[in-house]
Amino acid sequence: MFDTVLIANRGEIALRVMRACRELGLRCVAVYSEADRDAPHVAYADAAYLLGPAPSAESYLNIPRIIEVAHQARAGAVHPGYGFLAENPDFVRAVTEAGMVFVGPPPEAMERMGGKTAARREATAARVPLVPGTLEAIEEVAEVRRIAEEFGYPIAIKAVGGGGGRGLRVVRSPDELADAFASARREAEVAFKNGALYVEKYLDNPRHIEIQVLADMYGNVVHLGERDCSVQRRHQKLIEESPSPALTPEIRAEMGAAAVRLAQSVGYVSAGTLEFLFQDGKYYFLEMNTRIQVEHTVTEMVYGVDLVKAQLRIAQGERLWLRQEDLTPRGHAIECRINAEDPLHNFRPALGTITTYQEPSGLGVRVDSGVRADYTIPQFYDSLLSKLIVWAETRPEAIARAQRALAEYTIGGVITTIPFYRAALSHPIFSSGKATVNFIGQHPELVEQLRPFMPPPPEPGAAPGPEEAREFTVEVNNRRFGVKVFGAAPAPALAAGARPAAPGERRPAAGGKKGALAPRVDGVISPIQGRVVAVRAEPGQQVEAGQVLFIVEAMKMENEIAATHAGVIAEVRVQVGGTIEAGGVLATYAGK
Ligand code: MV4
Repeated sequence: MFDTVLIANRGEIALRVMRACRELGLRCVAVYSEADRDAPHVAYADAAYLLGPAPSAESYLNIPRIIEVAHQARAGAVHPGYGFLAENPDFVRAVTEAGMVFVGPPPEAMERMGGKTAARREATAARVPLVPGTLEAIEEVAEVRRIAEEFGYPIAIKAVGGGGGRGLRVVRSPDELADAFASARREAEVAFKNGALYVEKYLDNPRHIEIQVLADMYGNVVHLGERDCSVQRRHQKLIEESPSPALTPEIRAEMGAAAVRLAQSVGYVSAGTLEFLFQDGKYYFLEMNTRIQVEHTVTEMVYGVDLVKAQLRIAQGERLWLRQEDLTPRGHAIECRINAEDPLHNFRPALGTITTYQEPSGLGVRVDSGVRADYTIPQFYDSLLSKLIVWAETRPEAIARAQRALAEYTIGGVITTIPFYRAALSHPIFSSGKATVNFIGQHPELVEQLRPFMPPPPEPGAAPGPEEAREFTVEVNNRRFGVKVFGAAPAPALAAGARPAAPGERRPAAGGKKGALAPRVDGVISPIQGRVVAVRAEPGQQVEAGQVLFIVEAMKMENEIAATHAGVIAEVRVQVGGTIEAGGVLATYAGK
């Protein structure tokens, strides 16, 4: 039996897992990158270890280093959170071979549900309805053409290794087919190093509805109803709710039973989610997420079950204590993901330092946050700052409560998605419960409607001065300690002009080392590290300020990188599929 859990993650989910550990009397060990020395999850833990030296997402992906730290910290279990290594069967095996418990499913179950066509074959075997389509990869365009004739247009071409909408092409007529097939293949090869494609009938206006399951080690599986995650943008979920306004108790029971069958048939253990499309009263299995998800919170609120605590208890070998007949949703819960993104500019990531920070509270309000006041958002990770979750007896009351809480929420210094939610929750399509996956795309007026909710721009020079109380954090052999220093402060060592970055201000990588050494170039700089997924610049091209020239994908988020000023492009230094460092030069301008 384990008494110490290492949390191989950061941000709000690391805190969420640690809270569950505390309640179970388990010690929690945090890990962190150099960019995260100051992060709240590090301060909360019973012990914290630096993964470093890379100040990037790489740290949290370094399996040998995480295992090494887990040994040092005497961890008996590892919880992966979501993202990073959560669905990596090699990580599960590394944890198990180190003699520790992985808080999640066995690697074999992950693998059986990993490939899209494999998951479709498993669903077929478990008699779970699927979107009509192929169960194997398709090699030839002629074969796709034949299948399209059989199902009728439109069809969707999808990547076997796919996810997040990449490699997805919608084909509405035979003459688009050859081009779509070729471009889907190219994108899949780059994104997943697997060009295999398959075909489905395309549903034009579905909802995204997913079923939460919990399974123990002994083959017992229950479902905890659904989450409706239809409000998305570019395959990033924004609002999630439970129950779905579209489901009857009968369909919920039927979808739940289907999800339980499928989870059971692949030997699933722990918390998992089965994604479905739902249209015209019918449901179709899409894929399984073999992890705890960001939006697990809404299920917790309406089912009264702590899903992370459940994961930990299941990992300790406990038999499932929940009976399906006792699991009924009560009331309504809505989650809004508070991202550091500018909803007025295509939800582009916003960097900066959170100056003021005031969370809403009161009856039915929950905030799962990974930030605080005086916190500089590292540029290396996804843009999720916190999650606002509200619960109320009915859906209209939950919407009103969410509006009340959003109005109480103050985040100064960075642009967030809060104004977007204030507009979206009062939109008649959402409030009447009719939103589908096309909601945001089909309602561009939402962007206009959020303008009144945008916070005023900050006053210049309002940066805080040095504090009286001096608290330091030191690392001794990579172990973290908090130190308080009393008495008179020595002469200030801060260089003149040192101050937190202003909102929107782009600073070179933390530490300033790169910035100090790198020559200044007149170029298009990537503020983040990631993979280049689109290049829209070429040498000799005249570009305008604000024109999007590159798309860089980091942590599953696509980030548009625009020209900072007008000019002529001299050199394009990256190509699609390549990677770029934070502060790296994507293209240079021709000199004047
Ligand atoms: C579909 C679909 C319609 N028909 N498949 C997009 C990402 C991938 N996980 C599944 N996706 C879709 N697959 C068929 N046969 C529509 C989508 C889709 C979507 C799905 C869930 C949530 C948001 C979405 C936004 C656009 C398209």
